[in-house]
Amino acid sequence: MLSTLKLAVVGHANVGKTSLLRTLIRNSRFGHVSDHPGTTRHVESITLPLEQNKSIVFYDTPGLEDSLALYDYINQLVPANKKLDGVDKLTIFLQSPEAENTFNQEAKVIKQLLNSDVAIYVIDVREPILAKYHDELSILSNSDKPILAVLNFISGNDQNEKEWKRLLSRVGIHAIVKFDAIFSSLDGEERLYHSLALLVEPAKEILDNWLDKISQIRDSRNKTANRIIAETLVDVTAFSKMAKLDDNRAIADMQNKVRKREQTAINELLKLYQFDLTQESEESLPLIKGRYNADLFNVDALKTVGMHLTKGFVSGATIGASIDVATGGISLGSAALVGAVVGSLVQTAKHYGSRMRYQLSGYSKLSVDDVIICFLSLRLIRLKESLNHRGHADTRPVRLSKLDKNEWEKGVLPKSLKVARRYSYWSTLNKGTKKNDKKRQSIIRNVAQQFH
Ligand SMILES: Nc1nc2c(ncn2[C@@H]2O[C@H](COP(=O)(O)OP(=O)(O)OP(=O)(O)O)[C@@H](O)[C@H]2O)c(=O)[nH]1
Ligand SMILES: [Mg+2]
Repeated sequence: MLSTLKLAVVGHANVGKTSLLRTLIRNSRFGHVSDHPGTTRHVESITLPLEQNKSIVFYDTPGLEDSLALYDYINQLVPANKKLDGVDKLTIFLQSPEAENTFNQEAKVIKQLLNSDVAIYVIDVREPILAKYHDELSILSNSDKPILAVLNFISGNDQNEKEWKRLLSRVGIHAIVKFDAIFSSLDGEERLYHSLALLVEPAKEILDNWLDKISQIRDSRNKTANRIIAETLVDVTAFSKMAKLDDNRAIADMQNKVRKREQTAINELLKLYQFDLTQESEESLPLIKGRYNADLFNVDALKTVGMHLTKGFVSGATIGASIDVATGGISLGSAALVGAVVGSLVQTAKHYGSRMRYQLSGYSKLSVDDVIICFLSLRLIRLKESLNHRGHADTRPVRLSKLDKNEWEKGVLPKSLKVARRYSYWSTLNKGTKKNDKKRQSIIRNVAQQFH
């Protein structure tokens, strides 16, 4: 039984080796990806630790470029009267002067291949079958390592598939899977690992382990994401400020704090899912890269996602006026009511006292409207869904997933969240936050449980 499976990803330049790795390890921050050949210059490795000290080490390698010349060079290195096998030939090549010069890049790949248990050979299936690929494959198959061929860019481009399969079998590679680094699917990934397990039988346990771990990672990321969203909602729901209703600066300040809070949640989600924080977003997602394409306080944006605007919610181009943030504002009567629920009498009296003073001087308690909070919730849930399904090699702008009918569209806060209105110290946007308050934590858990 193997305890560490060393897996080298090899292939021609620019065929998507680094992209494939990003998808497999679920991390868009691994390595560099670009549309130009020669992006990866050195062997880069990443270790995935598994249970019982087992692990998989993936090696990303530079792309092979000049295989025709390398093929000729290796053959002329071999003395005519000597019978050498493939590995001998590659070893002679690695000791030759050109391994440090002209074929420096290729030497790195071959060295890594000889030092691995198995290789994934990535193919850009859009490419016609050229002599250079034949030579490249002949050189690689000299290594005597099991090779799994991955037909990349397969989505919508299968015209050369047959020819590629023919070439592969001529050089003795019969294990082939279709797997698009960008438009990947879970069962495609499973097939890839099952094929690897057939090629390297001692690694079956490790690969099964890794498949289990993938599904654990999926579940745990989703759960953590739910908590991130729930905590954001509690923060915004409990957020309040004493201000005059016509104090536009105070209102703008509140809005900015809420926007920033949304940005923090988005960053946390991207980080959790190991996506690049500089990821671009489509028009429907506002804050990635710091651009406000669809502001949280914009009525048109609200309508686009199909939010129901509840009675009393202001209409107009921008919800800038006090009323948007203030529809949750509480008059003295209801402030007293809220105060009464807070808890001890002393607290109530204190609460009431300060409210009273404020109220007399024309101040009200402003809080964020239900509709805005529901909108925020919808945006974050849709972002989470999109990240749950997004491949890590995808460089297109992030797009919010569509949801089936969702409760939050009604624009009414669920009871489980509404309680947060009563506890201003639950919000990290207020002063004197008690982040670890037990009740706050339990409400966050309750709210998180409502997301799937
Ligand atoms: N549509 C599509 N694009 C892909 C796929 N795989 C990679 N790409 C794109 O192809 C380009 C090259 O990808 P890389 O991952 O940098 O390729 P590489 O083989 O590591 O390149 P080198 O390191 O230069 O050898 C990038 O623009 C990727 O976004 C795929 O399956 N489908
Ligand atoms: Mg690369």
